[in-house]
Amino acid sequence: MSYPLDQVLIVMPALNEEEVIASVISEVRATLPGVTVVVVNDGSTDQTSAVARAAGAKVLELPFNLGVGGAMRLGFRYARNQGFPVAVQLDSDGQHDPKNVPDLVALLDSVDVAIGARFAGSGTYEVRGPRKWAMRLLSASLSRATRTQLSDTTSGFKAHGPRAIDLFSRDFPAEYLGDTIESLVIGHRAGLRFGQVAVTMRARAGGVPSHNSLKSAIYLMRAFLALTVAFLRPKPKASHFA
Ligand SMILES: Nc1nc2c(ncn2[C@@H]2O[C@H](COP(=O)(O)OP(=O)(O)OP(=O)(O)O)[C@@H](O)[C@H]2O)c(=O)[nH]1
Ligand SMILES: [Mg+2]
Repeated sequence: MSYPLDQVLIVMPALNEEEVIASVISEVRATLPGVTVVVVNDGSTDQTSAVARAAGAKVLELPFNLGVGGAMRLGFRYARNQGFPVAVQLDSDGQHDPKNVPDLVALLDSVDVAIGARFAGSGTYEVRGPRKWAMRLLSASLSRATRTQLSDTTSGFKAHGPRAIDLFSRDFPAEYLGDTIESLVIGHRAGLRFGQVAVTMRARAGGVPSHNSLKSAIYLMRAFLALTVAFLRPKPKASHFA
């Protein structure tokens, strides 16, 4: 038995996405009737908030830029405080297809975090060169650690069940891109179960990417370090779970 859509909170981190966020919100609401959409606006200098509100989303404002991890922690806190058992992270730029959400939510019957994997067979999304190998290596180490096949550990398209929401509303890395690799390690160490669903990744519908290839290469190197550091952090206590 899967969670009904009215128990699903869609959390959209957003930075300067006025160009496309309205159409993304409309598509989400049309494809997933009954869901609640919350946009976490992270110090945008454009009209992201006004446009998102007009499109029917609840908008949470951060006073200054915290990055996707900080924004997601607020999203998880909102989910917990409002009593949503499911929180789905979805990009504001149109790259994630809301049609994949029901499959991600259905997987929450057996896992705590369902990852939308871009390389698991669906669609034609591809990355090349050192970035590809770094991502493969990260996925291989995490798959080994979690004893689960995880082919896309840097995906930002994820569904979270109640145990994950409870943990991540207290402990979610706010460092640059820490919302991916490091959050998986924290979850794993706290005993969360992971799974993946093949998703299609679309091209950005408009606006500009928040990071360039140099930044992303630096991140991937940092991610290896973060992985090591994260495994060294003391284990969060499972007894915190409700
Ligand atoms: N809250 C918050 N959201 C951000 C920040 N940077 C990016 N985002 C949002 O996070 C999502 C993913 O960011 P993107 O810039 O699209 O990153 P990406 O999808 O890896 O890169 P592209 O493939 O080039 O689009 C989008 O919804 C952005 O608006 C930030 O600093 N804070
Ligand atoms: Mg994007």
